[in-house]
Amino acid sequence: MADKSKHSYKLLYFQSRGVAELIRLLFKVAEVDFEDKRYSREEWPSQKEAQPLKALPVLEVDGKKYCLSAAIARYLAEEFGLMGSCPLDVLRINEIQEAVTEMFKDFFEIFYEKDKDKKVTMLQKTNKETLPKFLDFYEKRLKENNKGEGWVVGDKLTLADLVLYNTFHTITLFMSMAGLNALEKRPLLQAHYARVEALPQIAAWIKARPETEN
Ligand SMILES: N[C@@H](CCC(=O)N[C@@H](CS)C(=O)NCC(=O)O)C(=O)O
Repeated sequence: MADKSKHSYKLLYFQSRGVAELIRLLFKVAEVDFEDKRYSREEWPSQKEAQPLKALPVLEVDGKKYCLSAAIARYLAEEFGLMGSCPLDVLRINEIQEAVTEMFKDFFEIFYEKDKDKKVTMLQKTNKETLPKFLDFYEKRLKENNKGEGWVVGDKLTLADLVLYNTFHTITLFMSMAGLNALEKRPLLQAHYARVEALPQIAAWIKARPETEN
């Protein structure tokens, strides 16, 4: 585990979980302090130009700005000893993170659809046509490691477990709009989700974090 006081961290994002929540989960699991700065819609225009890609999240490390949520998450996982113990572990972890990014391409379009009925139809289609391939993949990876009874990679929690947990949290909420449960008939993935959520640091954060829509 990294020296907890090695750097000073300030996370800049909005009043939502969005693509910053994985970063917050990493800090919480590692029990490393960070400033969780959340800009309002009104504040954002005055902050935008100061950001490297004019978007958030941005992580300030000792006052220097770093951007792009996946890059930040990988950096923190490395710092906090959550990036596996060899290059092949890193590859397995990256596979999961990239698969989630690919899977989300479908969801972004649905997310921005304004027509409620259209949204439900799109969710049903995704649930039938896109999701199974990805769920099979996550399940296979989990099963290959300790028969699916532990973590996705190796014998301790890594970034990959947090990625899956955070993803299913969002997707479960989203799909419930169409009366669907993404993890139905996926007991291994359900149990893995519950295992991550039961970690004391995660359980405490779920209770304490501000309630936001997304
Ligand atoms: N792929 C980037 C996405 C960055 C991004 O698009 N951020 C959005 C919020 S999720 C943003 O800053 N929107 C405000 C704007 O573009 O003005 C990442 O993961 O960091």
